Amino acid sequence: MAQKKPLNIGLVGYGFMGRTHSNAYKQVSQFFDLEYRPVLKAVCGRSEENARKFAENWGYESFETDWRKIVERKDIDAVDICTPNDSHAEIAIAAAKAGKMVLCEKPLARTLKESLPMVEAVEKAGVPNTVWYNYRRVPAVTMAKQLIEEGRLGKIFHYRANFLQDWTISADLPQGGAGLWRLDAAAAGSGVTGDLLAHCIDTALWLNGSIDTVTAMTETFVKERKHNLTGKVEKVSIDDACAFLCRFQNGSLGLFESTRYARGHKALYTLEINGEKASIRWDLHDLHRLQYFTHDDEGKLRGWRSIHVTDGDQPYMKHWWVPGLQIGYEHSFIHQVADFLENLAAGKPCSPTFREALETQAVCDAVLDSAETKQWQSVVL
Ligand code: SOE
Repeated sequence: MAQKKPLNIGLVGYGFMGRTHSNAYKQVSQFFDLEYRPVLKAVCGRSEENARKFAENWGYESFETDWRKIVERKDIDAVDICTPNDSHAEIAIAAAKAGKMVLCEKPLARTLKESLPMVEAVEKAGVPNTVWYNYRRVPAVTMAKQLIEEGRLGKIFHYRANFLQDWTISADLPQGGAGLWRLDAAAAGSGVTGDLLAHCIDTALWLNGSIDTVTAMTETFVKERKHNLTGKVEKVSIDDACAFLCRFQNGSLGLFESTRYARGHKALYTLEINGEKASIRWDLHDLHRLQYFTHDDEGKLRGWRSIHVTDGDQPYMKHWWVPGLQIGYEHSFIHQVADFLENLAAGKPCSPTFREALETQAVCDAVLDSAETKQWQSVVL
């Protein structure tokens, strides 16, 4: 391939997601032969010391302490937003207006209403955009999509997903500020619904199509926590746990559950789909395996197959090691960058685009509305 075109990245936010994205930009060109090559041009964070350290550690050429500088800089092509959810909209809209490509960490924003102007901004500016729903790009999950598209499951009856954690059980854990903004509704928008179920919903919409109606319940187990920014004990307004039932447009029934109070579970995302001809099951703690049961196997040999998704004819795997050697969580982000760059070169959108990610926001809003009203809610885009 001819000389690769540089794509200058300006990363805003340097927390956990800033690291996963930076790692992805650094590694992608080593493993994928693409027309574009990401260049770590600048990272931005409010603390000068932390921004400098992050830049040095990850190899960013420069750092800023005000995201507006990143948006204004002529040497930045793409703005990547890894800040808490309450700043996604402002940064994305400004970046699009400045003609930058925009990559935004999930969820797109705190609510559907807040997300709409972001979609308008990127579409009006005509800039490439994507939302980092990384689990779609775990090879076993991508393979689930292939199996469904090949018709191997037949008509789908059930879709089931869980995302279980246990890190907020202690009532002594404060809310707000760096690291703990996910517990602060003002910054996060919601609790497990926007943070964890958003992943499950994105994957479900992608694998099983649109959701029509939902009925949900939420709970906030710890009602008050000290707020790191005010120093005062304040009401907790996020949902600590959420469970919902839904009907998909294809006639299947959905059952979703997420909590940060499932003692013993750190990040257990599981999904299972039951179809007329076959079922599939996936588990983030065993992420390179896809469990598959097909009715064609009826007879003495029927049983669940545990497919080790590590071979060159399975999604993404030809770019990695040799058959049988697995990859991990960080690779889903590398795949997202690879797909973004490949689509960019081909002049195509990279899913989920901001517009596509609106549907996840609409489902999250309907879930939270249903929990509040104790009524079934339609998903309204
Ligand atoms: C929360 O703990 C969290 O880090 C989410 O914010 C991520 O999106 C999820 O992938 C893992 O858990």
